[in-house]
Amino acid sequence: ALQFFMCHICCSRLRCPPLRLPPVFVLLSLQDAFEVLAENYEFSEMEGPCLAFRRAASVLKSLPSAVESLRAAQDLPCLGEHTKAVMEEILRCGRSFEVEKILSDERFQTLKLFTSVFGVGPKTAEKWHRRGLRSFSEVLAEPSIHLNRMQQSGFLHYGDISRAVSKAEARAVGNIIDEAVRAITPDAMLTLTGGFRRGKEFGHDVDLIVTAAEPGREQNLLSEIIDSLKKQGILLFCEYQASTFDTTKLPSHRFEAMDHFAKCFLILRLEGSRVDEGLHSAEGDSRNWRAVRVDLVSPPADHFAFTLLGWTGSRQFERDLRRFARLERRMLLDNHALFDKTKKEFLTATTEKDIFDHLGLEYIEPWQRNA
Ligand code: DGT
Ligand code: MG
Repeated sequence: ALQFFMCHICCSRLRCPPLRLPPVFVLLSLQDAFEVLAENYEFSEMEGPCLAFRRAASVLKSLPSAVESLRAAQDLPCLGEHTKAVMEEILRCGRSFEVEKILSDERFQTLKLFTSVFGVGPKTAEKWHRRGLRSFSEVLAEPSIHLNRMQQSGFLHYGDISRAVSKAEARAVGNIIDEAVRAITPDAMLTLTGGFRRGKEFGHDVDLIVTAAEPGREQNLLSEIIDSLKKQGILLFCEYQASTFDTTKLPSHRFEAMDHFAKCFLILRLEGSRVDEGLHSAEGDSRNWRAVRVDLVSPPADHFAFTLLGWTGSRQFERDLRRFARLERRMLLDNHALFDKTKKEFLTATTEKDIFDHLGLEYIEPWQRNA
């Protein structure tokens, strides 16, 4: 969501909020317009229209070329009245007044700024906005605001973690964790997932799954990895969440529900990744390291395939796949399991292909899941 606009001033695809530059943006495409509308609805907690615009953006993404005429737009699926009206206006006039109004709206700009901090969600951002706060310096100077550990780290490393992570940096992070895992046990397995598994060149974080060869043996893995990273002096932040996974619980139909496997949200110090001074540096000096956001999840081996499918994303692909399972197959799918409501049983899977087979779908390669 950070990458919609080209900032005229710093020529960055990412935003440059630390500088509080005036909102001089060029809207890039219809897809961008839909994403702005979706995000605005998300800030107002209106899930229905938010998802409708996300789905419409996803439909446009799946097309071989950009929609440039009303004729081409006519036969597209999944577009509601509101979406069509915005599309028509942009195709006719080259702009959308509704989108422009949102982009110049102070509340939208402030919520976007605040939610770009690691650990700050729409509710907190809204709360700060309602208190009259409009900038990072105002938040940080406000004595009545208590930042939790995650938010403190989010502000501290803001410059680094709002800069995109490259594939090479993701690989380097993978190697560090892999070495730590191998020193703990030879039979554990580390898998790169998230956007990088879908072939993306850049991401906002590095998502990794670590699991042991046998169910149950993964239990202490994450804590031991965290200890190892701490000893190496490269752990800048860690929030560990122990497993609350219950094998008898039915898969959740809500995509937004976080999964229950043990996981940790980290910020790691990645050496050798040069920070050239520019507009995005928080520190203001030249360094030979950068901070990188890393998510690690650790499912038991017999649930690995579901976690791999769930964490590979994209979010829209996961939403659509769950919807398909529920509406077309009477099955419940989430990051933990697949449940057949007709047979009233859990279906097992050791590979992602097993899950697609259960759903009666051909295997979809990760690079085809960029919905
Ligand atoms: P990125 O990092 O911006 O390049 O994009 P992704 O696709 O790697 O997205 P990310 O890192 O936020 O999450 C990776 C995948 O993990 C995502 O596609 C779906 C899954 N996931 C992340 N957070 C949640 C969550 O809260 N609930 C569920 N069900 N799945 C999640
Ligand atoms: Mg990711």
